[in-house]
Amino acid sequence: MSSLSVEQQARAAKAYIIQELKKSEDGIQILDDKDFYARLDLHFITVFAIFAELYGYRNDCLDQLVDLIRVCGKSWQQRDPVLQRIDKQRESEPEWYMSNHMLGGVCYVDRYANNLAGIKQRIPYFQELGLTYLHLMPLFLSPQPLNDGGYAVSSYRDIQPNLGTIEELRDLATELRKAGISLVLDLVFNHTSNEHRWAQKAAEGCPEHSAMYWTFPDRTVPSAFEITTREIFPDDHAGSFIQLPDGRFVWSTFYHFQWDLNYSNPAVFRAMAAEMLYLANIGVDFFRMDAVAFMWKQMNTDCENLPEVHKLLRAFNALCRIAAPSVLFKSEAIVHPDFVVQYIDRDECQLSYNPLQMALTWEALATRDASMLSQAIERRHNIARGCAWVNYVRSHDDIGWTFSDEDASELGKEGTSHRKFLNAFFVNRYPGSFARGVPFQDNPKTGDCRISGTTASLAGLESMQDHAIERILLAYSIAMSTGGVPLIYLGDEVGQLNDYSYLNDPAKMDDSRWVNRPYYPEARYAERHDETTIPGKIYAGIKHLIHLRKTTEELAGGRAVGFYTGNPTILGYQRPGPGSTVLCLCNFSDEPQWIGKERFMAMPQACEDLLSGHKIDLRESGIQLRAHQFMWLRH
Ligand code: OTU
Repeated sequence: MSSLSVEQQARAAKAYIIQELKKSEDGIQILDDKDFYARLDLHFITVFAIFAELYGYRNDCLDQLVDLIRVCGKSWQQRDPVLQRIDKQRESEPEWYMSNHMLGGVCYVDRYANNLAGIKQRIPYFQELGLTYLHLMPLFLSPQPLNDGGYAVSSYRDIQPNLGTIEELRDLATELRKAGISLVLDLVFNHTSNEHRWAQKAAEGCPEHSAMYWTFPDRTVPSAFEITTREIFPDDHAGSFIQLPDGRFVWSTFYHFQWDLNYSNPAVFRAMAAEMLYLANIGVDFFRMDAVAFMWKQMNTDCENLPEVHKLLRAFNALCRIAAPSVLFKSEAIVHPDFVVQYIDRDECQLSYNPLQMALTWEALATRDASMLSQAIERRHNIARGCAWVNYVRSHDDIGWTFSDEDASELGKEGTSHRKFLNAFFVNRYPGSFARGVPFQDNPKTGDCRISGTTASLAGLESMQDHAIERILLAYSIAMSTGGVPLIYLGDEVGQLNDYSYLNDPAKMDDSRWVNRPYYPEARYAERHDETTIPGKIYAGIKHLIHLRKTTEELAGGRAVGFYTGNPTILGYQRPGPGSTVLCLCNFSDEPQWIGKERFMAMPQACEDLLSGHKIDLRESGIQLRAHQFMWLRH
């Protein structure tokens, strides 16, 4: 007998599922929905192929698949007609998030506005700023007081009581949508908190729930895994496992109260799919896929970025195409750039953080040398069609120096010593440093260290050094002009400084990232319209960038082309538009810098600097940029 192709197998499996669904009233209803059925037809093969590959060794594989499709069908039926209309609408404009009107903001609900009601009251401000995308940091039920800033989730269907209710979240999603703002929430896929119902049952010894996590009776297997895994939060515990009171061990990559889910068990996949679709129906537009790199474990590997992770993400993505088609994924893989790009695909994560550009922007500010950033834009910027970078200056997390050592060595920089220099520079242990950062997870065993701090404090505003405002604006000018979705950590636009009060809170003092998660800076916001103040100067500068971005067609999409300035302190890149191109130049030096006219001979005579509105003839005299000046030149 000849072998059956995946298509044939999928067709047969689908016939079986349909037959099973027809046995119940709700199953018949699901199959009656023409739209759903059409999308199931289109995407079932993806789900089937991956499911069979990952779980085919089990004899309940097909029945798990029946349940999964039933969950999808029910979820679609419960989806608000308003959301279903958006699903339809975005089908006809699939690259809507590539527009130059897109602008992201991110904040903690409690720290920025007390609660969900407070966030709703800030919508007019979000509109003033021009946001079209709002990422609310994790707001789900979590252990108190230790919860890793909400990344230890105890229930994906309940909001932390002091923040509000699920109904308020649903209402907020609607209000944001009316204001033209998409809602972004985290999908903390890799782990749950130890207080999640599944974890508690597992701790009680229930075999079914124990199998949802990586639990082991003794240290034999954990120790074998730890030969090749990396310590992620060494300040909290050594290795990748923690011990339970009953003596067993459970995988815990991050904090000891965050237990890694076991995706080699199809029940976990199915359970998390249901949680994802539940949240999608609240009105989430983008899921931020947290810590995706760690989702699959395999003995004798580092258990990061394994091929199975991509299969899982693709299967989850296909489920969204079937049951919540307008929902998109943003990958949070803060890893080596060779791996970051592997998550970016129309069928996997349509958006991704751009940690390389973020880190190298700071690297260039410290070294006053744009070579590494320039190389990254030239070599690593252009990604799969229809996919977008989320370009940011800093996040709620630390800054890790995730550049490629090979790339660095081409420019004469040795990775380990360069990282050492950067760490010293950003925690003000280097002569002449302007930065006031704080070390995070400083690991003397490996020499690994990362940097916490707000944009303003890292750029020199806290140490009251010259050029701090210029550095902040220079960094944001890059995020605003390199395409995709620029993301502002809210508070940065008024120059918010480090907050050291975390040192007085026992639940926070051991995690320096809290230094860059300050409370809403009331006084600074009050000064934002007064350009004689520091917050006012920064706000005006950022607003100007936003205005220009939204009115400059060339800045839509994501494609960038390098531009060799011949001066290592000046970064150059071009954003080609339909009829004209914008050439961006950024001077990282503390002194004026020059680009000779020979670099511009291939350009037309007249150029307009969009920032100043001045016409410039680059071929006549070349160009001089002031310290930290940037230009967006249309030609
Ligand atoms: C993410 O970050 C979140 O952004 C953090 O706030 C969480 O603590 C963590 O996951 C656990 O949920 O190690 O220091 O990509 O760099 O996922 C940040 C790999 C982190 C990690 C990243 C993780």
